[in-house]
Amino acid sequence: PVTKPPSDGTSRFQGDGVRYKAKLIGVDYVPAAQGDKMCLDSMMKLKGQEVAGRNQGRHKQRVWLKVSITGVKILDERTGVVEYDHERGKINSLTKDESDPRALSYIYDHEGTYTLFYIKMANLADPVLDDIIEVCQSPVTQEDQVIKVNKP
Ligand code: I3P
Repeated sequence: PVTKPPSDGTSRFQGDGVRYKAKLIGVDYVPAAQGDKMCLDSMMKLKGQEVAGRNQGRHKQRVWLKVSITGVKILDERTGVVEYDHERGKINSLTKDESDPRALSYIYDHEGTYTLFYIKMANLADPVLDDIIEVCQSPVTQEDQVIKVNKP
């Protein structure tokens, strides 16, 4: 019999997963895992800080975003150090940035504290949003993750 590749569509997320070049716009503590306005307010605040930083000659941190079956990892581009390891079951409020086709955000729920990560991709954010949705919604584990997506 002919060996067929896995048909579940998750194979590209096995192991190291898919790697994207990106920059970290900013990280913000937020009061909850969900809330469209809360996400947009936080993103606006971080964008303001980005502009202020740029005016003072600062640059955003260059990172790699890795999307795999376990979730999302953020690595420093230069050192390769994993700075954040976000389990797929704790990623929420994935948001497409309507003001920037290269940007996205999500909230990570860590033991009841919520952190919004605002990320600017080197290329369009849409394929990355789709990958994160696919990984977070794939029924790999017992708990059927229901991710709230702020995507029109
Ligand atoms: C840069 C330009 C880039 C931006 C970069 C800015 O300013 O806005 O588009 O990278 O951000 O410094 P300039 O044109 O004055 O050189 P992104 O598009 O990736 O945000 P950075 O310095 O934070 O990397």
